[in-house]
Amino acid sequence: MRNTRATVWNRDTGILRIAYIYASMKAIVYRSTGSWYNIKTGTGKAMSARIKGVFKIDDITSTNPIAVGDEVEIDIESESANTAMITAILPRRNYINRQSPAHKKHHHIVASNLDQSLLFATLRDPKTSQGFIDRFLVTSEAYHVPAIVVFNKADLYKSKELEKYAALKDMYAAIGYRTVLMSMKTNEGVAEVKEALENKTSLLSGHSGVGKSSFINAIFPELQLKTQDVSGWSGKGMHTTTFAEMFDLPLAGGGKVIDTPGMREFGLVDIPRQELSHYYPEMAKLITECQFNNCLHINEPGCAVKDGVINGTIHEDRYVSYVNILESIDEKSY
Ligand SMILES: Nc1nc2c(ncn2[C@@H]2O[C@H](COP(=O)(O)OP(=O)(O)OP(=O)(O)O)[C@@H](O)[C@H]2O)c(=O)[nH]1
Ligand SMILES: [Mg+2]
Ligand SMILES: [Zn+2]
Repeated sequence: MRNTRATVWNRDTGILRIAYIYASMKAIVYRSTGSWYNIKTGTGKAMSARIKGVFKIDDITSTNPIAVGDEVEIDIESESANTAMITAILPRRNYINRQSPAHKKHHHIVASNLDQSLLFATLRDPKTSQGFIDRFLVTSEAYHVPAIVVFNKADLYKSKELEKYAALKDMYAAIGYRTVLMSMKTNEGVAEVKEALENKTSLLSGHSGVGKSSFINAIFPELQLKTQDVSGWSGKGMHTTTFAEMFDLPLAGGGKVIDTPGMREFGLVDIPRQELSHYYPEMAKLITECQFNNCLHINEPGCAVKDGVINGTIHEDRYVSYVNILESIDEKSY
């Protein structure tokens, strides 16, 4: 830490003077572009910041040492240029991380210090699979971030997709997950999702082209974030948003929302096979009743989870996604 020069006004004498004050301040990271971070100080001042030297955070090998949502300590570098040095990162309350698409062994912290995450899914243009949704929900459970699934582009749904939505809604409601049907074209569901954001820090994620940035633009018309071409979904997955960015919500109760670049896959991090069922809330309730305490709920006798699938307390599609995820977890890495 270093001291910095500041202008101080003495109330008693009315004299302005130059003083050296202890400069370490707290700030929140709003955007990360790699080497530079956009931060906002406690007084709401926006600045650009860099990391001072190399510092290791917790014991995570992440491809991004500092993530959007992080609370950091800074030293002012230049008042005139509005730049600062990040000297420390404060402990994260929680975070969402995923496998780095480039290096399977590395983690990428999507965002930290979240109150909730909204997964944007679409049943058309593009199609979001239940497997993708469940992987996201498993991570949200593992990192203690409440999740809501928003099914966007409802205006494009024909009876086939509407039936699919109704089935998914029932399946998720039974396990305690809220779903919302939304359309940026008709405004259906927009007010409901907006209300869910008030006074919270919310992460928006999902595939490219599901309408994350369009939704933020609808609630802050002045922002005009870049969205995909008006021709809509081209089938190519254009990845219009390239960096995660947080925005202060213009709502009476405040709140923040984080837009993220779309992702193709959601690779799980740090979840041993043995623990996977703990993150399926409907299974977690039953696992103490399994005959073997290391039951993976596949072939073991006396398995309460398999009994649950047979008697209908566990939805078959959720069990199928469990088995698929289980198979994708590399046993050797644990
Ligand atoms: N029909 C329809 N189109 C929508 C809706 N919401 C968004 N779109 C269109 O879908 C396209 C993609 O929207 P974006 O907001 O750029 O999607 P994104 O999730 O931010 O995508 P990335 O930034 O690539 O991750 C745009 O052309 C939007 O106009 C909707 O409710 N209905
Ligand atoms: Mg976007
Ligand atoms: Zn079992």
